Amino acid sequence: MLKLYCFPRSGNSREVKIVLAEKNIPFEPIDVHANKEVKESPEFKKASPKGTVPAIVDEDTYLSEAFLINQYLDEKYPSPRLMPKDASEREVIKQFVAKIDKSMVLNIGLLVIECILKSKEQQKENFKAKKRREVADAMKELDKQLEGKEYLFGDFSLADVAVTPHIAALPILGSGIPRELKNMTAWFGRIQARPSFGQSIL
Ligand SMILES: N[C@@H](CCC(=O)N[C@@H](CS)C(=O)NCC(=O)O)C(=O)O
Repeated sequence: MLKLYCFPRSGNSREVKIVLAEKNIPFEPIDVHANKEVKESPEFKKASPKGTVPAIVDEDTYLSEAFLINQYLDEKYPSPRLMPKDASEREVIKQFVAKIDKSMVLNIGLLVIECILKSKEQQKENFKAKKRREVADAMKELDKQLEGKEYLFGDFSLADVAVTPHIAALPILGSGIPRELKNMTAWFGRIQARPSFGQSIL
């Protein structure tokens, strides 16, 4: 059975869990924080040379990085398809994910470190405000992109998966989707209504 190295509050791991749920792929979750020895194991190190989660072992395939894992899963288990058949359309989604990783996902990760992992005394309010502003700017762009669409690129795809778990973390970081962003609010409602969203909280 496919092994997923992860931990429960990891947004990047949740991206992979959503895809596993969408495709109904059985898997064994291995919590890397529950047991220190797991991170030192040769299998985990082979799957994730940088030591990050998510990472998978699927038969002979050892792989890390959420978006790379999800593209692999979409090719190996194509039902339902979560990337377009057309190579140019796939490329547009790959470039979108690279861009959103910098403008949004990275900033939300920095907010997690600042707001949750640091003590109150260590936290810098200016830094938090700056990161929240940058995330809000990225959300405005997404809202425009969603005009007239159900999902970011029409059909539900790995682009939606790459953003969703990080948006879901905003309320615990003193942020959220601004009310005036109606397209994004409706989109996130549709995402939450998909069974994979609930199933990906482990
Ligand atoms: N770009 C990577 C980022 C992976 C990442 O930063 N993962 C975090 C958890 S969300 C991690 O492994 N942190 C180290 C740790 O918590 O041990 C991806 O998309 O998978």
